Amino acid sequence: MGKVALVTGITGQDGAYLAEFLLDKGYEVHGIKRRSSSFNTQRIDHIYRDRHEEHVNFYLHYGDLTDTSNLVRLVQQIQPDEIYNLGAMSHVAVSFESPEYTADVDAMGTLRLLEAVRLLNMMEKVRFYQASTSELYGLVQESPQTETTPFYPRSPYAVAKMYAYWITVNYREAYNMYACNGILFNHESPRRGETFVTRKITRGIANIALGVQDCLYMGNIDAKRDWGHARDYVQMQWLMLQQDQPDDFVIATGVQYSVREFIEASCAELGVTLDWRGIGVDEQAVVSTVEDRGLGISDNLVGKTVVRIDPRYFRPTEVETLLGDPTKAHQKLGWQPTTSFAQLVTEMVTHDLDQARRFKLLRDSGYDVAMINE
Ligand code: NDP
Ligand code: GDR
Repeated sequence: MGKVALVTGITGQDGAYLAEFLLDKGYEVHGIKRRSSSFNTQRIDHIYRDRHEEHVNFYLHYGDLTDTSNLVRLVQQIQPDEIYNLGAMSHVAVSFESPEYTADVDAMGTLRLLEAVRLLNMMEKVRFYQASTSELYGLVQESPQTETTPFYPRSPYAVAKMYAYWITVNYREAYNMYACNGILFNHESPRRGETFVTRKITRGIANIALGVQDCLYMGNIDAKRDWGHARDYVQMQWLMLQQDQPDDFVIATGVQYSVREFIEASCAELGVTLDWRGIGVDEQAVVSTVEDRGLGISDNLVGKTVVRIDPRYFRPTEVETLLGDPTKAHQKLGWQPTTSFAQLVTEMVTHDLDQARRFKLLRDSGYDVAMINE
């Protein structure tokens, strides 16, 4: 019999990669999805099979991290060996708009899930993974950040995640539960939500190159992040639950780039170079050259302003710089990221160029389609 995993946040970026990974390993995978007025399972539709088919090992259940009785019932019914708590209101900027909801889902939701395990006397059986975050370091106290770097959260999201981090540690210490925090630095992919900065950039640049978007409006382009690939990082989530003893680990690449550099790298992928002009909120990026790579990108772009600053995207308190030191994960888990920054950018831009081509084809064929950018 394979192991049984319960994954919250299965419809998100990490949930989709983790579900694929666990199914490959022979797990029976159960995911919690929220009820939505429209389909919200695009990232996992390719692995979903009708329950009436034979040998089905992937199941979706309606649920929500704000609903205690639902969580208790699902944990009891599914009897998981491993729980991966990936579900969260995960957008830092949005957490300033909905701080109370963010706390309810990200902090209390984690407590509810841990309590479900405790109430059902399953603390010896269940291994628990908590999706902790580099946002805990916020206003960084040392660089690079390790498992012992003090936290200084800078958003309602990070403060809520700090509660989730410590309640996970507390259940480990108080009840001897196998519970771990993965302190993951930013990880991206073509499945990344469209409003996170990397995907906003790769999608925006591809759209502009094909003439289906006019300009990319950005916030703080001098923020620096340590960006890895989500496919690499979910393997570590699993590895953390396969050790003799539970522990907390930083997962990062150990390399840092600015948002500005991410924009430049995405443009370079399409043979486009930029010239930055102006300062502060008046800064702009103008296309200086377009190299013909047979991608269908017109050199009419030369001279066009493709990036502008919109203060709407500034955050009340910003996390300016994050850089992780993944030494402990290398040494104790034998973990090493396999995707470089350049490969990540290539994969995302290639994917979004393809999406932009599809959109353009539909639009030029007279279909009533809309391009939403936020
Ligand atoms: P996504 O935003 O792509 O996915 C979040 C998931 O949580 C979605 O499935 C979403 O459902 C679900 N969710 C949201 N609210 C609730 C709720 N009330 N009840 C149940 N489920 C809910 O995030 P990622 O996949 O990128 O991240 C996974 C986890 O890792 C998150 O907890 C995030 O905070 C954390 N993290 C992410 C990092 C990153 O760089 N990606 C880095 C460090 C930590 P729906 O699809 O319906 O919205
Ligand atoms: P982050 O990711 O806040 O690090 O949280 P995001 O991609 O949203 O921002 C990264 C940096 O880019 C700056 N930025 C912009 N960000 C967005 N979204 N849109 C813009 O237009 C823009 N312009 C500049 C931001 O100010 C920030 O400095 C992500 C989430 O996945 C969290 O759930 C996770 O915990 C952390 O990564 C690690």
